[in-house]
Amino acid sequence: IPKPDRKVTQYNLGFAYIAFIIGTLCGLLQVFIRNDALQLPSWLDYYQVLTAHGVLLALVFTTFFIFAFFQAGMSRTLGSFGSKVVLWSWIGFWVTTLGTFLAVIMIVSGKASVLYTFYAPLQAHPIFYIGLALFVVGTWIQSFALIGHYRVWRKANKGELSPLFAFMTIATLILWIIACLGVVATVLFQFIPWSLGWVDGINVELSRSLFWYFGHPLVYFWLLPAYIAWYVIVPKIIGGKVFSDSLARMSFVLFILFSIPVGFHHQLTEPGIASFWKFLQTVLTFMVIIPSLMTAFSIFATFELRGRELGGKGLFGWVTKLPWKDVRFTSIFVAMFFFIPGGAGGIINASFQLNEVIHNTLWVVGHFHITVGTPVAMTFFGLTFWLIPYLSGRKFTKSLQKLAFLQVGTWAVGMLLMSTAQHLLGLLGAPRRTAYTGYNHEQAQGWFEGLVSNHVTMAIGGSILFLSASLLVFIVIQLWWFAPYADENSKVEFPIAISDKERTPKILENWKVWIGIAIVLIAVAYTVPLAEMIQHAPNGSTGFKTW
Ligand code: HAS
Repeated sequence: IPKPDRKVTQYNLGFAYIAFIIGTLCGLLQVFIRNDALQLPSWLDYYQVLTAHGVLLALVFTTFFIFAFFQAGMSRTLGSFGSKVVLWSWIGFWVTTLGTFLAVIMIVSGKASVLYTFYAPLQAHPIFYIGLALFVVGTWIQSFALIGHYRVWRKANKGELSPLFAFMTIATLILWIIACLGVVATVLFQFIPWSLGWVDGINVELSRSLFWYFGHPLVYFWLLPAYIAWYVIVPKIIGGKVFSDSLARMSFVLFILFSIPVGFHHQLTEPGIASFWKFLQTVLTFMVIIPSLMTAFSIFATFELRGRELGGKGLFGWVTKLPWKDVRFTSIFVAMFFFIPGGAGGIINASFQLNEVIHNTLWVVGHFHITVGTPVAMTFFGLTFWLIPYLSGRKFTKSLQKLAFLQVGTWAVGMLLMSTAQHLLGLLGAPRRTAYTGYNHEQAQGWFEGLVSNHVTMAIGGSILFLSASLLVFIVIQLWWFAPYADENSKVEFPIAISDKERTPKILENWKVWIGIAIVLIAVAYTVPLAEMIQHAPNGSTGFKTW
């Protein structure tokens, strides 16, 4: 990888891991506070720590990591960046970083304890919202730099489908840019004027809806880079190839179409949205499950084909032939495994009536720890093990590989304990996001009698997770600065599997068509309900007075 491309990638990656270690420390504090085992100093409170935990891990770690992965992968598959791409990537990186600093300073100083979902009626300091706006603009600049790089490639290769990695990166960036329009609208036109005191109220329902217009595709912005790894990188690591190029591309196109007009499934219990629109978006949510099922099918097929090629016999004999001793594979396999209950939980959440049972309970916290917290995060760990040596030119030594197994194993055990407890506690009625029911409060005692459904399990899980996170950061530091340099034979490669695009229909890369259909679907799902929210607000478009 050429030096200029490498440098900007490394900055994104380094920043991601700084956010990661601080964010996981806040997670450790969380489980102890909820357990009533920890008294925070007077300048810190539960909501402040919870906001820092969510923002640093779910928003900052993921975003910086994703851009590092995209930059390295686009440089690897489409060729080195031109000077303009490098320049704009840097500008984007610094704007994103500035936005992050502003938002985090406000959180730490206790002026933005509004949680990572930050929607109204909670209000933060205006600088927090300005930080958020800069964060989004920074990611847009980095996105357009990569899109520019892709356009240059397409011009030079007229009529050809781009490499699968690049195609998937562009699909993810398109999804991100369209999704952010909702959060940009609410931050610029609602939150900034409101927090500056220019208007005396905010239309709460509108702000929540614009947030979730962004908030659900946000989870696919996290998931799709993991899917890129599952489709393009894992097959290479196991010595196989991509099962079907057109299926892989189709699944990403379906995400562009269906991941946005579904935000109301986070608002099923809210008044102010007619049931018809909730129902329509629930149906669309079930459509967005399809590309994940296609992914599961295709990954299984890749594994089976490769296992049989290596001599695996019988119904499951091929499983034993997979390279279990290679932590780059095993870590991602465990990540995939967690997504089976994770995805099933999502389907439960999205089922209109069942949502009544789990909404605003700890179940939801369990759900996102076995979606973004394991399948996505652990895939990122699996990528880290070769991405850092690829960038630093160092070796992934045998002893570091052993540590990596320990790290992945402890993360899996910690998540299993913590998220199982969270799911069960949620079903028993334990609420999420409240300092009121610390688990030793009288009223809450009855919930915590089961072996797994108790607060101790959750705290043990959380502690194991923090140890695992520290181990990961230790490995990162070693791979970055201290492991021995690789020679020609032990050089770490960026693995990209062969994907046969001979019979892939060209229409799959006709972005105008897919963006057009996505806009129509968004317009159908959102125009009427958003117009009703604006129309019915007592103060016109700025909306309700805050209470
Ligand atoms: Fe979700 C809430 C519905 C997926 C993240 N979700 C959340 C929140 C987060 C989140 C952060 O409908 C909380 C937001 C908040 O703070 O309030 N979710 C879904 C649905 C899916 C889904 C239908 N969620 C995700 C992903 C996330 C994520 C992915 C992060 C990355 N979610 C909801 C709903 C709520 C919600 C409601 C609101 C709840 C409420 O009321 O507040 C689907 O996309 C899931 C489809 C996935 C599958 C699984 C496919 C399996 C695969 C693995 C294959 C394995 C292999 C290995 C090959 C159908 C691809 C095989 C090995 C073996 C040995 C077997």
